[in-house]
Amino acid sequence: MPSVLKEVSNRVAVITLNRPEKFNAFNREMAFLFQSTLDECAADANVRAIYITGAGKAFCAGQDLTELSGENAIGIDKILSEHYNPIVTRIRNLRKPVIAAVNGVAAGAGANIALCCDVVIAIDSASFIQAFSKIGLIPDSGGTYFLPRLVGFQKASALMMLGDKISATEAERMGMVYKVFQTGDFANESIKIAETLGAMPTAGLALIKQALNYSVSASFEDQLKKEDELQCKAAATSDYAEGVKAFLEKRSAIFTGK
Ligand code: T3D
Repeated sequence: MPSVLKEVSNRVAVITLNRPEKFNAFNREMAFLFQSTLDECAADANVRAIYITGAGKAFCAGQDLTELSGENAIGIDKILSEHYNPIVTRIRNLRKPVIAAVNGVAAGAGANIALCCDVVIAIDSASFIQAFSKIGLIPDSGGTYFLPRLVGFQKASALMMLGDKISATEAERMGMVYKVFQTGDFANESIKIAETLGAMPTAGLALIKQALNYSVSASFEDQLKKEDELQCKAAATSDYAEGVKAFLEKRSAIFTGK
């Protein structure tokens, strides 16, 4: 079985990290396959939202630690520059909403890949671990960028240094997760959110994402200019015209993502 699966239905590409016996930890082959799968989703006009989840009990346990030693060991410089940095960069630059459906433990790079997604949803039994410090590493995959912005500097510092296991409920309370669903509801409710996003004015959603990306390092004045620029682009979409027309005609809008 491939280590990354993709299935498209109702405008949503479901990407499943698929090494369940290793808790979906990333080896080199899986990292490259995940990157190319994200590229396919970016290029496919039938895909308007991307839903990332894990096969089996875990979401993703980060780097496959068995790949770090032995004669085929991969250098740490390559692991970040060739595996994880291209993954999180792709997710942030993808002009479509990306949903992390965290179905179990998310550790190390697995946690931080989830946290860089646009919407993070978790099953009630999921957990998040900044596992890096436990093996003498620093958080990567954008974790030192996103986590302090999500939970605040102090909490991020403690989570990263202690490497505590945080329950889904606690992660939601801290602001790492949008919603937590009970086990019986998780699959349906999380895919429903992805399908809702996929049927929305997705060109506009991509512009929201660009505005948020820009906001993390912009001044207030520059951000207002960026909103002006992106709002002009949003107003030029046919989905905007359709949204207004449908409102005035008191009917549901039919959006095409254009
Ligand atoms: O050079 C670099 O590494 C740079 C890149 C860094 C990126 C990173 O992601 S570093 C962080 C790497 N990840 C970790 O340190 C997490 C390691 N795993 C764990 O701490 C625990 O497995 C979990 C907390 C994730 C889950 O615990 P538990 O008790 O529920 O399950 P388990 O029994 O530990 O794991 C289940 C199986 O998955 C087990 O296999 P086995 O013994 O049944 O055959 C375990 O070995 C395997 N597994 C889990 N995580 C990894 C893994 N195998 C390889 N690599 C893993 N990361």
